[in-house]
Amino acid sequence: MNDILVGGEQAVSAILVGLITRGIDEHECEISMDELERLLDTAGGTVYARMVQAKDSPDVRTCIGSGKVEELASLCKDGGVSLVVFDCDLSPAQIKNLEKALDADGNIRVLDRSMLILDIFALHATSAEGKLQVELAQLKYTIPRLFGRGTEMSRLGGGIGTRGPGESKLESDKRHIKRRIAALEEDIRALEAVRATQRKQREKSGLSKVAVAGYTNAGKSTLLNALTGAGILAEDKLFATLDPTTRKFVLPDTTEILLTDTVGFIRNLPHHLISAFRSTLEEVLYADVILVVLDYSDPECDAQLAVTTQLISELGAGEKPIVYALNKCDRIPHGTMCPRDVDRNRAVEISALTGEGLDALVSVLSEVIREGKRDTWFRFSHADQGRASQLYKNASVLRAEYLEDGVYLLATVDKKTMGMLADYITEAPELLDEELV
Ligand SMILES: Nc1nc2c(ncn2[C@@H]2O[C@H](COP(=O)(O)OP(=O)(O)OP(=O)(O)O)[C@@H](O)[C@H]2O)c(=O)[nH]1
Ligand SMILES: [Mg+2]
Repeated sequence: MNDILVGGEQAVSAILVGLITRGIDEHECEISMDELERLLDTAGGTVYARMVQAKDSPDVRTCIGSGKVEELASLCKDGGVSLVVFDCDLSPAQIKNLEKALDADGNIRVLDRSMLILDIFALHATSAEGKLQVELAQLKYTIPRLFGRGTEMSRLGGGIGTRGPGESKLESDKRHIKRRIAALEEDIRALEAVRATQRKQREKSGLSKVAVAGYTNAGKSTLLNALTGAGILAEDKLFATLDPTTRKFVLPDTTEILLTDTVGFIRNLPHHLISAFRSTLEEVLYADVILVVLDYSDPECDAQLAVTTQLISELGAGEKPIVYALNKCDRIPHGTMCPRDVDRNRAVEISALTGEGLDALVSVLSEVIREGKRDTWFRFSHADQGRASQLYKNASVLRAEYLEDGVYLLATVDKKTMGMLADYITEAPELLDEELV
C-alpha cells in the first residue's frame, strides 16, 4: 500500500502492534487497537497493517517475541513502511532495540501509545499552559525515547511522535533538558497560581460550577456549544479540546451557573500524562456537579463510562453529584439500554447535534444543583442594599418583603453563597409566620 495524500500533506502509513497479555483479553486488545487507529488518524497517519501477539508477559528487550520482530521487519520492508506504533508503553531501551532489529540503517521509527497521544496533544495545545504541559510531558517521556537518533529521524514518518514544543530539543544534551524541565515546572507553577486566582474569583461569584467531562469525542464541546454558543472547536478527532473553557449558562429559574469544557479521557491514559495535565484535569475537582457526556451510540459506551468514572475518582472527585448526558441519541433507536452503572434518574438521552433532549437535561441539572441548596431568609438593612444585590445575582430570590428594619429576602442559595452572606441570614419575618406555615 502506498502512502496516501490528505489535504496536500502526505499521510504516513504505519503498522500497529498490540499485545494480548495478562489482564488484556482479545476483545479489549481489539478495541484498544481500534482506538490506536483513530489516534493515528488524528495525528495524520494511516494504517498499513495490524499485528497482534498473544504473550504471557511483554518481552523485556523488544516487547513482542523475536519471531514476531522478524515478521514485523519483513512487513515493514514489503510495504515500505517507516513507522511502527505499539499500543502499550515501551521503555527507551525497548524502542532502541526494536528500531535496530527492524532496520539496521535506522530508517524505521517506533512509537508507543503515549508518544502518539502526546504528539496529538502537541498539535492541539493552544493555551500557554497547555503548551508548557505538553512540552514538559514530552521532555520527560518522549525525548528519552528519541535519544541517539540523528535529527534526520524527525523527518521520517512525517514527524509523527516528534512534533510540538519539544521538537527543537531533539539534539539537545541531557543537562540542557534538565534545566529546561526545571524552568518549565516553574512556569507551570506560576500559571497554576493564575488559574487558582481565577478559580477563587469564580468561587467568590458564588455561582454553581458544572464540569463537562467524559471520554474523548463523546460530544462535550458540541454540548457546551449547543447550550451556550461557546464556539469551541468540536470535531471528529480525538483530543480536539485540551484547554478548559468556561461559559456562563442561565438555568430556566434564572440562576446563573458556570459550565466548563474539559480535556477528554481515554483508556490506558498513562499516569505520567495525568500528572502532566493535572491542573487542567483538576477543573473537575472544583466543580459542584459533574456533567458526564457519554457517546450513547458507541457499542463501547459501558467501557467508556467505566474509564470515565475511574478517572473522576482518581482525580478525587468521586463523591460529587453526577448528571449523565447520553449523547448522540440521534444515531440509535430510542429506548436503547441505558449503561448499567448509570443512575437512571440522573441520565437523559440527548443529541447535542440536533438539540433533542437538551431541555430535559437542563431540568435534571437544575434539580441536582438545587439539591445542594437551601431556601433561606436574609435581612438586609437599608444601608446594606449592595449586599442584597449580591444575593439577587447568585441565587434565585423567591420572595421579598419590605419591612421597617430592611428588606427580607427568601432565596434558594448554595453553601457558598450562604457562607458569603452568612451575616445576613435571619429567621422568617414574624409578620409572615402564619402565612408561611
Ligand atoms: N450524530 C451526532 N454526532 C455528535 C453529537 N454530538 C457530537 N457529535 C460529533 O462527535 C464528534 C466529537 O464531538 P466533540 O464535541 O468535539 O467531542 P468532545 O467530547 O469535545 O471531544 P474531545 O474534545 O476531542 O475530547 C464531532 O464530530 C461532533 O459533531 C450528537 O449528538 N450526534
Ligand atoms: Mg472537545
